[in-house]
Amino acid sequence: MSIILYDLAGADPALRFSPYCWRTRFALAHKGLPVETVPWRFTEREAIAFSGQNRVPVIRDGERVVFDSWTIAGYLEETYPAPSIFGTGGQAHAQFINAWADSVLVNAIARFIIRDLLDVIHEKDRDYFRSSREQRFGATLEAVQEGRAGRIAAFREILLPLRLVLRRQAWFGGDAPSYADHILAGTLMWPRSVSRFELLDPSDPVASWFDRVLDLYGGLGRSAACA
Ligand SMILES: N[C@@H](CCC(=O)N[C@@H](CS)C(=O)NCC(=O)O)C(=O)O
Repeated sequence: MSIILYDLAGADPALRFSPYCWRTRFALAHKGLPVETVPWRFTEREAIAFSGQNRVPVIRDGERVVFDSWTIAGYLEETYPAPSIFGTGGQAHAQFINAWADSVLVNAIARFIIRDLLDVIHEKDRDYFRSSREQRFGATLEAVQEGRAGRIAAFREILLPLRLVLRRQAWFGGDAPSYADHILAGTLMWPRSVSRFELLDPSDPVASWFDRVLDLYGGLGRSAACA
């Protein structure tokens, strides 16, 4: 039986762009677990009310309901240990990557794509998205995204730790991809899906690594819809 994943979608139901849902997609693919995704929009609170909260990803695995990408990763690892998405000791180390991606990376990327995002989400989500995000940033979506070309060099500098790791190893998991790769790549699937703005310098080793991730799991990332 397939695992059901409630997955954030745009106006085009094929457009899936949540940095957190993508982490779960990669983790499920890594484990070779069949998944059925259900497109979900920001304002469809009632559709995931059974999970007791209002964010995606949410998975339903038979009788079990699990939400929050990190909790889902732990659940999948415990329930379906092989192949591991963490490797020995990897879960503890990936916790830092998860925290860094959720705080530093997600917030930094938002400033480059937040207005583009408004154009691809479902019409019924637009008022909610604009008001909730403008409250969060304390500025209009237009003002948050403004001047991005002039800020991109500073953004690319914060990726330096990733670059340093990739000088020594092909994957954040070491010799093979692990959930650390899924966290970072899932986060980068978000701008890739919703915006044409070139966030990564194509000559950056981070861009080459991301390109390799796109080909994993039968090209799951590469074949994903983009705006
Ligand atoms: N810590 C959560 C974050 C999940 C999250 O923020 N999901 C966003 C979609 S990318 C969401 O559902 N937002 C609903 C809203 O903003 O109302 C995780 O890792 O799964």
